Amino acid sequence: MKPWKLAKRLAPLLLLFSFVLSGCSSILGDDASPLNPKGSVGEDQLSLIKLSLFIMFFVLVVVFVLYAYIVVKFRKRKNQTGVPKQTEGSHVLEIVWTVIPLVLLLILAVPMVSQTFALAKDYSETKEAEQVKVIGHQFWWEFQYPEHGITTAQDLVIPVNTKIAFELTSTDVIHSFWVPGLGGKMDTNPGMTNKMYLDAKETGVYKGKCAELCGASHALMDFKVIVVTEEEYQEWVAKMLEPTQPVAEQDDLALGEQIFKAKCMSCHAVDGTQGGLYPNLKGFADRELVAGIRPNTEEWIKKWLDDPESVKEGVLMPDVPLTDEELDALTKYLQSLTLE
Ligand code: HEC
Ligand SMILES: [Cu+2]
Repeated sequence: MKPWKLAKRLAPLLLLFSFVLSGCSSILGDDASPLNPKGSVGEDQLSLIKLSLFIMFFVLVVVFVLYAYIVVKFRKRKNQTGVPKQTEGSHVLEIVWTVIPLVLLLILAVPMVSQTFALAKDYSETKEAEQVKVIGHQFWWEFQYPEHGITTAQDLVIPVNTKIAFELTSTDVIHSFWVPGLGGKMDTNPGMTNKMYLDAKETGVYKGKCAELCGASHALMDFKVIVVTEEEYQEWVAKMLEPTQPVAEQDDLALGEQIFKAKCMSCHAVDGTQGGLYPNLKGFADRELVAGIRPNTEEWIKKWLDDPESVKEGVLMPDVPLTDEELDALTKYLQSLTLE
């Protein structure tokens, strides 16, 4: 095949790849990504990526230049006949092509190994660090703050510029906790506790993902990391600690609360101090998304309560039978669960 023909055939493929790859950042939903990290762990990891890319690129260029030079210089000339002069064994060459890769590997290995140990640093006993327990569930995330005695779901709230020491585990299968914009990732294994740390250098909202195939709705197992200032964080903790007040009897939320107590309370707590096997709904109305994936609007709350399976396949929330009136009342009640 003529070279230009080959190029013409490869061009659409390259174009396709560039579209697919540029999709990686937009899927994540925020402009932070492993290539644009907002935390020290992500930055360290990016510097390793750059170093290894640089070395690989260097090798690539040297090999290609030598290759081109040799192909041209030793090409078959006009009138040339017979076998060209053969060279066998060259101590100089052998030493050169052993020593150069060795040096390159050392340049790569020293920062890699030291970073591997640095990133495994355990902050679980450090006083300045915040302790957070991450529990993966099919298909949602639970976050416990043992120092404050609070539990939440789907939204991980953390203070900016603070090391967060995570202890990670799972109640069912293996999940993987990943916040691409901050760094990571780490598996959550049932019956085991893994540790990792992260920090965020800028306030904002970062997208989190489950990065280990864990069942039908693995791809929908999203969460958010909400990075706030230290004061906002303390305020949030205080609000989470406040007991959720029961609704007054004559209030128009009373019916919703009553249905909630009868049909949902067996699984869901509305007090931030209660743990449990199911998402804690304290402050649910402040969450941007329902079940971590859909806009937190009346429409989606109703869809979720009416038929959770239609929103998330294989979901472990049952389809609780509800009349239209009950659905309305429950939705109103859920929308009243703010931290104000
Ligand atoms: C058997 C336990 C169980 C019962 C009963 C139950 N749920 Fe759930 N609920 C779950 C599970 C599990 C999830 C997490 C689903 C997921 O995202 O994968 C969930 C998620 C939710 C969420 C989304 C939370 C968030 O932060 O996005 C809401 C809202 C909710 N349930 C409301 C209700 C209401 C209202 C009822 C009563 C009609 C109810 N649930 C009954 C188990 C239950
Ligand atoms: Cu998962």
